[in-house]
Amino acid sequence: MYQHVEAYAGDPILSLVETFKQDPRPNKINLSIGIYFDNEGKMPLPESVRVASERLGIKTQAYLPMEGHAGFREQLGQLMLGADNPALQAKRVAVVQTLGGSGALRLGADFIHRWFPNAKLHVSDPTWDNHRGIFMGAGFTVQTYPYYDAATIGVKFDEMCAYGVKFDEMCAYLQGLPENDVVLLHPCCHNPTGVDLSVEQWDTVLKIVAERKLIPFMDIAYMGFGDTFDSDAYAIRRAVDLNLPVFASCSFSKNMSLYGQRTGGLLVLAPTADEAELILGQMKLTVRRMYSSPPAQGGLTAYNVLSDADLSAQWQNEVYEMRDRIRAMRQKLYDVLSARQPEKDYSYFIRQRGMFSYTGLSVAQVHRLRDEFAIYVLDTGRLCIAGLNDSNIDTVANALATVFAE
Ligand code: KET
Repeated sequence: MYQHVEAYAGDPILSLVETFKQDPRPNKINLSIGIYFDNEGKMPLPESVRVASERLGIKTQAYLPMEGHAGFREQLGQLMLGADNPALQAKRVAVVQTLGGSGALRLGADFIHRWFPNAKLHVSDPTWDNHRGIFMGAGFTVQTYPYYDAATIGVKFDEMCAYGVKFDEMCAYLQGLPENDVVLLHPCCHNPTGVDLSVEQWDTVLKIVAERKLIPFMDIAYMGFGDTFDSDAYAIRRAVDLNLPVFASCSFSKNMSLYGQRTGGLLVLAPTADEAELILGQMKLTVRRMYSSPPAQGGLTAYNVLSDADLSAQWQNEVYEMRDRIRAMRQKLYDVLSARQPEKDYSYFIRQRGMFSYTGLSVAQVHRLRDEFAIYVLDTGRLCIAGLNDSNIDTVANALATVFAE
């Protein structure tokens, strides 16, 4: 009966995690998926999130409304846009609690495809693999805009953020797009490259988005891991200030360690409060027909963190500690690699931001790391820096130096 069903080739990230789990070698190191591990190699629960979830406790949870918990939605709007954002006060922002960042992407994609059926999606080259998958699943044609400049690896730059982007080509591409096409942008900690736009570059990109009347879809899954919470949200806030038809998909998977609780949200800026209500209505309809309502435990935990001034401040500091540990690991990699191969410039390891480093490893080098050293990195050469710690950093840095020397 099911012989005609196509076999699933597997996902480049999740399948590799499965292969890793089955690897019997005791010294194996997982640097594939974007999960934050602490210096002990454990997935930590921030103390603020632990306190918040303890306050919530384990009890019967009634169904949340289709659009999610009202307090969570309010807090999410304030976290993303700033507490006193006039668009929030004017009720021009539709906010929905979603199943993680992925759920927000899909909900936004479904909405745009339903009401702007000719709109295409444009993603950066490269991007998180599932961006393409989620939007194609919603019926989109997906194209890529120039972004990462591999040729800049190994070259010294003065400005951290001016590094690594084919900026002129990117702008020229965006300038050629038709009205209402969707541009998927990473406000901070670009996945997989770790190469972000500078403030000036954002201003230029958003100016083009405004002129061409494009729809900016901002996917923020690493808020607080790049710089500060406020500066990581710069592109979203600037787009809102410019009154662009912003979609922002947000995830608490990484910065609250709420991976399995599926906690995130979608924000959509509308020209008027009435239109925001229309958008929200359609989103409720989509949710009702797909999964009815979001899970309560994660949303309420996040709400308990964000709505308590002390816990919220503590949480942001805990994310900054994670950010700083990642930075220290970057520095350590750089130090070991530079000491072993002083003729090469490995400063891109410290320039890149967020959880990932786009290492420049070839597929053959990635496979050698896996086969010979039991170190798991994506085939694209993306390495999760957040999986490094004081116990494995020397092993990884030396293995990298060995395969780079090939
Ligand atoms: N957006 C980006 C940019 C992203 O990296 C992820 C997850 C998500 C959205 C999904 O967020 P969630 O809240 O889990 O639905 N990325 C990591 C995990 C994964 O692939 O699922 C990763 O790139 O490893």
